[in-house]
Amino acid sequence: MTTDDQDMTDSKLTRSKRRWAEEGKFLTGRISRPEAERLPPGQHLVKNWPVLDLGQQPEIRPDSWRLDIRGLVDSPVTLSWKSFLALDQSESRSDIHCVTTWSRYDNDWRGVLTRDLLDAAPPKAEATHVMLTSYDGYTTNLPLEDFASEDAILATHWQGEPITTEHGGPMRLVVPHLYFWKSAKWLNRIEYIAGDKAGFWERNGYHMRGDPWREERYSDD
Ligand SMILES: Nc1nc2c(c(=O)[nH]1)N[C@H]1C(S)=C(S)[C@@H](COP(=O)(O)O)O[C@H]1N2
Ligand SMILES: [Mo]
Repeated sequence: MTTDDQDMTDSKLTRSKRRWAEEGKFLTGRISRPEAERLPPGQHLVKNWPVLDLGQQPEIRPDSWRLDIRGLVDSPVTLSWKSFLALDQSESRSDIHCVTTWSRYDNDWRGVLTRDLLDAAPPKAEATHVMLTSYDGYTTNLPLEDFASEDAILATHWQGEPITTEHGGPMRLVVPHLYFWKSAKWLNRIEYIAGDKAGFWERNGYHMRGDPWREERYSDD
């Protein structure tokens, strides 16, 4: 240490600052991230909400709608629309990040948190992943941990209105911390599985996990 450093470290202000750092002084406990960090790398912001799917938009009437919970579960469950709505209903605000590079902030979802569904039909201990199947034949896979994240929601409403058919109504999944292709529209079946298995886009060059912050867009990146 030079004499200058010595003077600096020993100055009254420096000592107070070091003490503040130790005590965490001025920390509000609030998280404020600059805009630049809210937008994952390679993404741009849009105000509208684009529609993306395989081209088939199934119309499912509430009385014929079903959600099957299968695979590694103690007792398989089939929920009707009425029994789905009888589960706890929650709200969750989140950002959308699509692999085609658009992001949309502040989407207000309402529906059943995946955590509440997992409580209602708990997977067996061996389950590590989920395979999702939708009414249009779409499939996508997720680690159980991502499916169970605290803001993941089986959504029936967006900005206070029922989700339209083109966006996956009457019910779609939203897993906001992964690219939007993991958020299955028109969800019909949740299968708990042991080990990972590729869904539709994952077999067609997309990443098995799809974390936008790590730019996990394509396989073998
Ligand atoms: N059932 C189903 N879910 C799907 C898809 C699909 O083709 N079928 N496409 C995925 C993709 S690639 C994206 S980007 C989002 C688009 O959702 P949106 O049309 O509501 O924006 O849905 C995802 N979920
Ligand atoms: Mo997508």
